Amino acid sequence: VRRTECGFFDMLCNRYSSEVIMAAANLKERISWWEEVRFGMFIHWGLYAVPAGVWKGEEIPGIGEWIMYRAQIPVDQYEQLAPKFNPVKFDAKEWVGLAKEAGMKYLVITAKHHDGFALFKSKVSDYNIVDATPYSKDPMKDLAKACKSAGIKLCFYYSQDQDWHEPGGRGNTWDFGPLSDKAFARYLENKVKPQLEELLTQYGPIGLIWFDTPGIITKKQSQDLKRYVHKIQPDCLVSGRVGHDVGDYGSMGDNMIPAGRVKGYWETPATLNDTWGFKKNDKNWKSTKELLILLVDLASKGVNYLLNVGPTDKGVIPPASVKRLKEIGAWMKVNGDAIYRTNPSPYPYEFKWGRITCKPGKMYLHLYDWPKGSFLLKGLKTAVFKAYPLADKKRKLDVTQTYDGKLKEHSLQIGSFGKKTDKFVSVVVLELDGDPKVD
Ligand code: JFZ
Repeated sequence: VRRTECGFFDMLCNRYSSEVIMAAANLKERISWWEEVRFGMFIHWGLYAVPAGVWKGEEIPGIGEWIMYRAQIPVDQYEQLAPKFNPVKFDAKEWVGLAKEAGMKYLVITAKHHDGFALFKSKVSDYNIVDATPYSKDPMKDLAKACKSAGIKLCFYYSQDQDWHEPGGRGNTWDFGPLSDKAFARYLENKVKPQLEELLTQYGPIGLIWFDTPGIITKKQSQDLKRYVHKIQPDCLVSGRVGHDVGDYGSMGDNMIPAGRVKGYWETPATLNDTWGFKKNDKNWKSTKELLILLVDLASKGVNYLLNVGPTDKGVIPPASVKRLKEIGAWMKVNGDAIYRTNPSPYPYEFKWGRITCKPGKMYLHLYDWPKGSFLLKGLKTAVFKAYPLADKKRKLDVTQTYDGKLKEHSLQIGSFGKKTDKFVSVVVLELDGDPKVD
């Protein structure tokens, strides 16, 4: 336990156990890697990739991993997907390599989604990939190895509240009828905790546990789960969706962009099309430019971007996803300095032309469209030494700064842009005399 000098610490000690205090006390330290990297890969993968959105010849509306619920598929029928799940093309190195190429620094995979199926070897329930499928290997082992050598943090999504396979989990009323608090508490003790223990002891250090959809979990139970994770791996982060705002960081709604800068630690999970789990008929892909604008928009507000891929039941990430992630990666190679380890925009409002991120002594203008003539930015009080495109550091842009005493208005004019530097989003660096101050 890290000691603090103040009585506040003693007060906390009296109220909570030491591991909770430790986790709370060093949150800033524990979460710094996550805050710095800004960009991660989400992977929704499980039995739902077999029907891929179609059940008994019928297109089931909604997100792919919800097919069991949406079509109210009985457990004994849904279980029949397991013998059909054989991801012979799964290659952990390829997936992790793609995440790395895209510039992503952490990877969150659905170890267990709402359907209750474990994508890892579990002694707790034989409803898992090793015991119930012809594949009979543990993909998390390979992912852990590949992540380690690529320098990417491995993280697990775990559905703690909904579990449509268990009478004690929330959600499946068509098989099990109404759920009692007692049965739910038993399920937490007998499945959730022991499976979390497996996830936190079988694969080395885990970056975070991405809990989801708290529904009936009580505040005490949420706190208890968080404590449980920290007891096994004190540095492992816990997502806000563990429930009751007790997580280490907050999750925005899916695909949600806040209207302005936000305080604290936040992440937005987002899709490339309209589903998380693979759906063969979802071809509604966002363009690479849209995806980069999302990344930039979120970074300018201090929010992490967790971008999802939904591999097929054979273990293949759809080519349309691969193409987009590679294009994002090419952009990140050139412009990553304007995303990693940045602070949000100093302005409390948005601009039409693009977004801003900062670092000590630097401001990055992310331009959605390359300026035709000159570019005007109001309100920046800090002196600008020089300006240049991040993609072409030798190119010097003209900078004029003025102050209108009557209007009390600071203006920065940038000119001589020359040729557009990027087909998606172009970044201009301003070197500043100190940290950016705006009026
Ligand atoms: C949840 C899951 O139900 C879904 O299957 C997927 O895993 C997604 C990432 O998370 O869905 C949610 C949860 C919370 C919100 C929206 C969808 N929300 O807060 O807006």
